[in-house]
Amino acid sequence: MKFFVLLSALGLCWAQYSPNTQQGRTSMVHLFEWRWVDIAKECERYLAPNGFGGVQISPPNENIVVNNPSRPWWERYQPISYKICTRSGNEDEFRDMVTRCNNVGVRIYVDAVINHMCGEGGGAGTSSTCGSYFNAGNREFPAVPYSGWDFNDGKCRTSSGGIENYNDAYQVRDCRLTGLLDLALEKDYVRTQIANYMNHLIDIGVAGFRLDASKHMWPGDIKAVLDKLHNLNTKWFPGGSRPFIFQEVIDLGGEAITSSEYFGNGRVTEFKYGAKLGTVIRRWNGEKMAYLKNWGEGWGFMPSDRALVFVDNHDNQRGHGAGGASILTFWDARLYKMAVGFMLAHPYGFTRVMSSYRWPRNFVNGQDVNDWIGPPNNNGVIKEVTINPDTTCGNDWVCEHRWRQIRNMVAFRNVVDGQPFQNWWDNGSNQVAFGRGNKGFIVFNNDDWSLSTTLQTGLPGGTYCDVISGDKINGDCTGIKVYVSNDGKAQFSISNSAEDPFIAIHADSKL
Ligand code: QV4
Ligand code: CA
Repeated sequence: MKFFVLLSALGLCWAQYSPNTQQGRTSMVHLFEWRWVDIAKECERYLAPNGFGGVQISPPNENIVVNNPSRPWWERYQPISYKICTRSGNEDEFRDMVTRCNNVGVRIYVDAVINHMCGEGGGAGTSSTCGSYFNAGNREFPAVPYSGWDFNDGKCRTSSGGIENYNDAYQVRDCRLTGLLDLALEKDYVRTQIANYMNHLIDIGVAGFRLDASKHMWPGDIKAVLDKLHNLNTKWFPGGSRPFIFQEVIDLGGEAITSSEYFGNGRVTEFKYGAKLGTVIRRWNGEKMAYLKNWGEGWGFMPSDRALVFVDNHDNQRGHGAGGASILTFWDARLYKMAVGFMLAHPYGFTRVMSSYRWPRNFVNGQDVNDWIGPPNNNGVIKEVTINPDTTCGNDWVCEHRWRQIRNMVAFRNVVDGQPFQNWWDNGSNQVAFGRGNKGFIVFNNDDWSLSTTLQTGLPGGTYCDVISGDKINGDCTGIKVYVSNDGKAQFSISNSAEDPFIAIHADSKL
């Protein structure tokens, strides 16, 4: 403990790269649009028992109410104030969620929308989730308070006031992203309002923040805000703990702004990860799983200890943001499970699992015209996350994190944490395998023919339960069993028409 305090006292605050999870918990899940009462229950009944490290929640601050279209999910990315008051719940419910999740060792990461307020066309009145008055035209947000002085209008040099050219770093930071009123983060007053909001959340017990639209803020302005943040609440965290920071920066290359500009503040989302993995698993453009041998920095991604990685996110699972058609989502379930399984088995980055809701997609000329549709609701009130007898979710919540293959790979990642990537094998096509030290091993068959081969797993001899096809329950396996001989070798057969054409075994699945 003393050493830890010394480190942060010395300003070696590497800590903002650490997710502050409990020892041995190595992933977070994004419970997109869930209510606080449901997250609290999920922490206790599911996430803690299954080794999830934390939850990314939807923005908890008051947002504009959009009625045309009717209550889109993206209204939550248009702040009206920093009151903890949204369709997900009020401050009491928020406090209860943070306390109950922390008490079972599951952290809360807040989606902080601090680059802007609502859209310039947001109008005036009290159409907001907590009834606060605002006037977008005059840039008045009295519930913060912000006034016209607190926005970048005078600083933006484009005629429209909006971002017109992503190759001009000044525009990208100082002008409006899709018409969203751009806050003047160079002003100490604005930095202080934002820091007060974030410190309120830190004092309640959150472990860190997703910084929305980080590309649209100067790295130095972000740092000025972070320098104002409290250490985490010592009720649940060691003294001197710094909030975990992961900045949303979409950098697929070719723009003026790069992810590395933000490394000094914390981790950064690596959007190349999901875009490339989707292309490989879909076998597009001649991509093959055999090419994943040097996955990670070898593919031009940022350093692993700066990366926040995911297969899909709330934007690109519905065509917003970046990643394009290659992005795999729950709609592509069989390939999606393989991609998430590969991500969770591979040592690169800190991993985030997406948990979505179903909506009625309607493609017109290749574009889903229903991409705006918000969470399952009854006349605008978000529906409860009901749990079915088979442990899946009801009410159109997809709950990917509860799919056996994904839930068990979250545990796999915990078991192999710190173990080296080794024993790679491939058939030169789409059959690959690799291990993590002597703790875990995974085999994929994404070819159009069966896999049957003997591989060096690196594991001690014994009988292992395949955690993709089943579960180890009461010392037995409800799925495929794998026999590892004392020399670490095992025979694997995977049909290309298997429900899930991959097998994963690890130290805790040994019978
Ligand atoms: C429209 C016009 C504007 C006009 C404006 C007038 O497009 O030209 O000036 O009206 O008010 C919604 C609407 C959008 C509308 C805007 C403002 O979709 O049509 O502008 O509101 O009224 C989400 C959605 C956006 C949504 C936004 C705010 O994706 O569609 O805009 O929320 O409600 C870039 C960024 C990256 C960003 C990504 C989507 O670099 O940071 O685009 N990703 C994050 C979030 C994302 C969110 C935002 C940023 C904004 O992940 O969910 O955008 O907070 O790549
Ligand atoms: Ca900005």
